[in-house]
Parts: sequence; C-alpha cells; structure tokens
Amino acid sequence: MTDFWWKSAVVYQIYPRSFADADGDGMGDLRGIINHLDHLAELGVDVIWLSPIYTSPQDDNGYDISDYRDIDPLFGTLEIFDELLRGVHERGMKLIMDLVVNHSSDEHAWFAESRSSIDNPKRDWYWWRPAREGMEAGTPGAEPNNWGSVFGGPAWEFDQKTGEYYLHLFSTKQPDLNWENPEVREAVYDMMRWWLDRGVDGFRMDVINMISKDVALPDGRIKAGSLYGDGSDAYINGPRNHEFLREMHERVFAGRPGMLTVGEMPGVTVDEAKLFTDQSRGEVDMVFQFDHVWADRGDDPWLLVPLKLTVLKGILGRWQAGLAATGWNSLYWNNHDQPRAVSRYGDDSPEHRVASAKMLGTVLHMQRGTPYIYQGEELGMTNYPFASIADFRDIEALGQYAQAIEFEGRTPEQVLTVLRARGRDNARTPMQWSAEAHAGFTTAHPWLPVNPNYLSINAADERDDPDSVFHYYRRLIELRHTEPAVADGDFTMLLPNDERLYAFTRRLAGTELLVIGNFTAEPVRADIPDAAAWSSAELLLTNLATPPGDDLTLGPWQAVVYRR
Ligand code: TEU
Repeated sequence: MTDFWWKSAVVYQIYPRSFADADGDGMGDLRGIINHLDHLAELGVDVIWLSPIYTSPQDDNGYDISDYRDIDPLFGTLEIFDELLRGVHERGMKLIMDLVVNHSSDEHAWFAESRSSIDNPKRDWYWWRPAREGMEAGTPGAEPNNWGSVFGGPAWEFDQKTGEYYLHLFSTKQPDLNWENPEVREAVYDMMRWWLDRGVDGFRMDVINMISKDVALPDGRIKAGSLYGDGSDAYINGPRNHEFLREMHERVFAGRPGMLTVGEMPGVTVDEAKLFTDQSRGEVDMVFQFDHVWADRGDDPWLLVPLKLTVLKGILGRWQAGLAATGWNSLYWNNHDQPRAVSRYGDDSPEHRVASAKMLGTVLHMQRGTPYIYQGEELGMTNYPFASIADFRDIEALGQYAQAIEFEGRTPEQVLTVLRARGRDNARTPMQWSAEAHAGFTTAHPWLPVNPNYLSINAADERDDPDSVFHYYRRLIELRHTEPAVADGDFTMLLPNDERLYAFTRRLAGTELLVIGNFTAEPVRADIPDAAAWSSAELLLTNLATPPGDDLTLGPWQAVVYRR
C-alpha cells in the first residue's frame, strides 16, 4: 500500500467552457458537468481538476478572476457548485479547484482600490512603478523595465489616473499580485480555506513559480528578433518562492488530510522540483514541469523543431530519475494550453489515430507519477483544422500573432503554421459527446467550433465499442489501481538511443513490468535483454489484435505491458 493516496490516483482535467452546455448558450457550464459525471466515474478517474469557474470578465477564459468566492454566471451558481461537489463525492471521486493567484483580474475589487490612488491602503497589493528614470510616463519605451508579456506587448500598463505603471506578466487585464505584502498572502490563504471548508479537495496552482519576484525588477536580455527583454530570471522561482509555498502549506493545509496540491511551474528544473515536492519540506505534492511540451520549440518561437523520440525520452527519463527517491512526478501529455497529444506525439490520421492514442496513454500511464488526462484525450480527440487567424479565440494566439506580424516582421503563414501545431484553441474545441448536432455539446451555436471529425470521434460511440480509446484508458486507470508496481514500482529506461521505441521496466518486490511503445507506423523489433523470456511473460495489455511474436516485434504504434 502506497503512502500517499494520490500516488495511485488518476486526475481528469475539465475545461468547463468546452465540456458540456446544459443551459443552451453555446458555452459549457456546471450543470453540464453534473450531467456527465457518470462518464468520468465509468472511466474510473479519482480526481477532477476544474479549470477556473469563478466570476471573471473572461479575458483569458477565467484565468482572470474578479471574485474568488463566487461562480461566474456563465457557469452557474454556488448552489449548483455544491450540487456538483456532492455528485463528485457520491461517486467516490475528489475535486480540486484551479487557484489563480499570481494575478487577479483588473476588475477585482482589490485592483479597483489599488489603482484608485497612490496612497490607497491596497496600492501595494500589486506591482506599481513610475516610468523609467528620465523618461516621460506614458511615452513609448518609458515602461519601468523591458519585460514583454506572455500574450504579446510590454508587461507594463500605464495608468493615466496616478501616472504609474502596473506589472502584468500575462494580459493587461491580469495585474500581478504583490506577494511581498503579507496582507495579500493572508487574503489568498483565507480564500483557499473558504473553499476547503466548502468541501473541495485541493488545488492546481496556476504559475505558482512566478509569485515571488526579484523586487528590483531588472531588465531582461533581449533575444535576437524579439522586441522585449526576457524577465524570467527575475520572476521564475524568485527568491521567496519556497518560503511562500511553505507558509501557504502551514496556513491552509495543515491538519487537513486527503488533499492534493499540484503547482504549475513553467521552467522549473528537476533539482528545484525535488525541493518543491519533498514532503518533509511541506510545499506542494507535485508540480507540472514543461520540458517535454517545450521539446518542439527552439530559441525562435516561430519555428517548429521536429520532435525526436530520443530527446523526449531523455527529458522524461531525467524527470523519472530525478524524483525517484525524493518528490513525485505529475505525468501529462496535454492540457488546455497545449495541442492534442495524438496530433503532437502520435499520428492523428484515420489509419493510426486509435492505435497511437492508446500507445501514448500506455507510455504515460505506466510511468512513475500521477497521470493527468485532459478532457477528450480519453477519446483520442485531435487538433482542429484552423484555416486562418479568424478561427482563433485564444488571447495568447491573437496577441502573439499581432506582435509577430506587426512588429517582428514574421509572415502570417509562418505564424499560422506554428499556431496550427501548438495553439491552445486546439485543446479548447468542444468535447465530442455524440454524433448529434454540435457533437452533443450544445443545442446552440458553440463558442468555438466543434471539430468536424466528431461524427467518427465521440464518447457515445466509444463507450459502446470495447476496442475504443475510451475503454483502453479505462483499463490503464484500472491497472494503476490494481497493480502495485504501477503506482509504487521503480523505473528503469531501456533503449535510450532508439528513435522508434519507448521502453522501460517498473519493478516492485517480486513483480516486474515491461512497457514498450512503438512511435512509428512500421513494425519494429525490440532489441532488449531477455526479449525471448519477456515475449512469453503475461501480456497485461496491448492495443493491437496481434501480440508481438517471440522476437518481440511490435506492430505499427503498438504498445505492450508485460508482467513477470
Ligand atoms: O499558463 C501558464 C503558462 O505558462 C502559459 O503561458 C503556457 O505556457 C502557454 O500558454 C502555452 O502556450 C497558465 C494557465 O494554464 C493558462 O491558461 C493561463 O493563460 C496563464 O497561466 C495565465 O493565467
């Protein structure tokens, strides 16, 4: 039996606006989630993570919160939320909320006060600075430093009323909260306790490695071809990051067993993650690292770097090894910020989509760590065929596109090529429930178009088909629950230099598992020690009708899990 419940758990992420629309406005809502809880219970997941549902102007689809203690009317009410929580708990699942406290909305009452005057008591709750020395406030280049925002443009917005600038690492409607101020921290902890008292089981913490900044806010290096400086050295894992998380843990989670905390941490290193997730330090249970989702990205953001399997294995293998003894990994292929896994790492053609989606699931779920499934991944949903920039709704895609075309001399086709491959809206098209109109997501006009492939990729068909991606994911989850070596076993990478096969073993006491995934559409022989013996071991799971023969030759996109 494992020491922490979440080591044998699987988490399912819901992006509420795209999950299920019950009130007929074209946008998903809480009632829609309630109506589909049995889908998740049947899949067998242990935890649901809800992307933000709080009151929000929806500038960044809810990651800009104007009231942390209420539900946005788009999604429902606190009463409906309580009903959802009961429904989740009745089915033996847990629910974690998205905690977005690096920034609030500019429409939050805190910010309204803060911007109202220089001597307002909440002035210091955000990062206000005068214009750069010797420059006239509000003129081009007079920003307090040279940082660019993630969504394009400078990271500073000039506020006419008080003649100062506020910092926003994301959109202008997402001012960064000043965690240096203890009142800010106490307000956040109080709000978190309020949700836990309501019955929620923990939090996924948005960009939680950006909450501590070097208070000098120094200029960053300007990379070739870029307009702005990269300030990340000053705001990624800043000087007080660990201190703040330890304080949060003490003030919020102490004496509340059964919780789950996962910190989203772009740019986190293995060594830092070991500290963040070392249980004896009391910070968070696990983190989302980004190395493997950045593996197809080079220095130039508008070039696609072809993904090499050896690079991917090198990255994930390093994370497996680094957190083997201390700390814990979270495992994910995609989420609401990433393209669809099967389109990025597999083959989404009709011929290989199902096999490659199952293979990817196998390779991820059989690793050591807590797997996260993003809605629709369990159906093998794919990227969307975006024709032009007019098809995108995401503030990141639109902001970066404008900056690249207008100021950085890129061509629309170059930028579109990258957005088609990596744009966040790929993940945000509506969940494909059935072959009915709008994929059964809504009876109205959906806020983002449904992928036209919903006639052949949808939950209703997959639940009826024992060979579907859905039922395969169900078995992967079941295996984590029933085979202790999956949750607790150690991890050994095999064939690190092979460009075609992802192979590893998991070992616990007298049990050993062998996992192999073929990342190509060709048959490939697995040249591993003991191949013949393994080929006659118990085959726990495979995604093709024909098992590999004695020489362990895997078919196109085949995955196998053997036990001995
Ligand atoms: O994302 C953090 C983050 O680093 C993103 O910028 C991400 O790397 C990028 O969008 C990938 O293209 C979190 C949330 O998950 C995201 O949805 C929010 O937009 C962002 O924070 C701001 O809250």
